[in-house]
Amino acid sequence: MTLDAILKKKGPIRTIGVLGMGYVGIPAAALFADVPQYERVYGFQRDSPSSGYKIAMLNRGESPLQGVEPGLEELLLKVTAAQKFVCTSDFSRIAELDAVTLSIQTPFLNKEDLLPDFSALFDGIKNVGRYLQPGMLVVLESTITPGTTIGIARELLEKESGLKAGVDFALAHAPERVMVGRLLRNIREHDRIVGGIDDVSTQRATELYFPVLTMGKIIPMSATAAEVTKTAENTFRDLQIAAINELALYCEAMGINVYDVRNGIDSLKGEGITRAMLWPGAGVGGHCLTKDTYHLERGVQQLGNGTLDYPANEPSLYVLARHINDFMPTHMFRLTKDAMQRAGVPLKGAKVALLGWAFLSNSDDTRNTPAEPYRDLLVQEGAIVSVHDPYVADYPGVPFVPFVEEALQDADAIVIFTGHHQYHTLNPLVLKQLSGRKHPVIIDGRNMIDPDVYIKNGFIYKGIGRGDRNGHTIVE
Ligand code: SAJ
Repeated sequence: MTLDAILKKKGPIRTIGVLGMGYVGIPAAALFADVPQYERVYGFQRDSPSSGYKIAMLNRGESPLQGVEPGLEELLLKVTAAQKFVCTSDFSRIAELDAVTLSIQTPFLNKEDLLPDFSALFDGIKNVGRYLQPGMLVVLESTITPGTTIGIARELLEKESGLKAGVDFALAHAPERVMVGRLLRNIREHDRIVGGIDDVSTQRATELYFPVLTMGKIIPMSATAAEVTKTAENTFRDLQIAAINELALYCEAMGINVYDVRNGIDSLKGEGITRAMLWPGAGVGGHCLTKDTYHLERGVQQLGNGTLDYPANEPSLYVLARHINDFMPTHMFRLTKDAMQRAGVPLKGAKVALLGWAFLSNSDDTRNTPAEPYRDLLVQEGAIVSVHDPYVADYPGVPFVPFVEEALQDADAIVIFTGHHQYHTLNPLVLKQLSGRKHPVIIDGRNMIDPDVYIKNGFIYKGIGRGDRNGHTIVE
């Protein structure tokens, strides 16, 4: 019997399992459970010391996620009260289900070799394989290296179950595109890429996701194309940021204002000749853009197996973009060092107020924050770095001050690293008075202040891309 015939005999999807009760799996499970024709959704969570607590919380309809997620708590309460969603550590329940999705994160093992840690995801896949039945659909939602679904994932599932993908069960990749603070909205409203290992799998996965979408539509393709889509969409964003970061460095060297140039180029907007002009800054953090380029690179190396035709001895444009973005904290350090030399203050023993630790403005997310390599460079030079962030209270090995005034008190240099709203309202006179210096240094990493106001008040200013101001005369 063909897979198509098996699925037709089994009938429409009614019961679903979601592995990985994290910021992707929880909203996904809640939204599946809210679909009338889906009878039961199990959220599978290992009862481990670190995250086993989530099981009881979720079964009370409470969300274990940090931060505000509009609508999530209400939805969880609704679907748990209706007994449509149950969280469990009993993975054997998988055997009863029609479809299972896996949203298990794949962080880097370590920053040096940029290799992803697939161990948790592979454990999840093996768990599914152990209980896999003919006619089931398995969908990987985690961001994975292109080639994983048709490769190791399929192999693990077939080995554990003795079944054959595309013959006995359907297998697909449907990458998540959630963003913290908009989890439910993104799943409902973004178009959903759905990539099966074959057409029957793509069709079955389309059936699974279609009822959840409100504004979004399904975009079907192959599993590998889906993996490349997800990694490339973030690679392209990182590339666009690197392009404007490089232009900012050029403008500094040429003594012009990158924002004038950006506005000029952006004026082409609309006529179908738009340029994707993003914003230069102190660096790129987070766990999407800092790693998805390397997933894509590994994918083409593994899947391309030597057939890639590319300019000889030229590095990947995408990896070069990563290196440019990862250079920005170093550039911020050099701007700081140059300004301190102008102020006649040695970095060693100098007090630096580092404003902003989160990798994203108005967020408490500190994953791969570019502020960390910047601070490390200062500490290596013997500077005393006082870190403030309105949204972040702690970070391993980094002391924070609760009030910005404390960071600013007696500061030789003030460095705006993250574009939090609060830093838009900094007052130069207050900053000068708190710093107590005749010529305090101010470094603007996110285009948050008007240089002229600070220069007029005796500050020594440096800003990313501000070649027109970075060599200003010091006002006595
Ligand atoms: N950044 C810049 N200049 C910019 C935009 C961002 O320097 O013009 C920096 C930010 O400061 C931050 C980093 O890049 O350090 C990443 O910023 P981000 O806005 O891309 O935020 P992320 O990492 O949360 O990206 C997520 C991704 N969404 C998903 O993976 C589903 C990304 O694909 C989205 O484009 C992005 O959110 C978004 O648009 O909000």
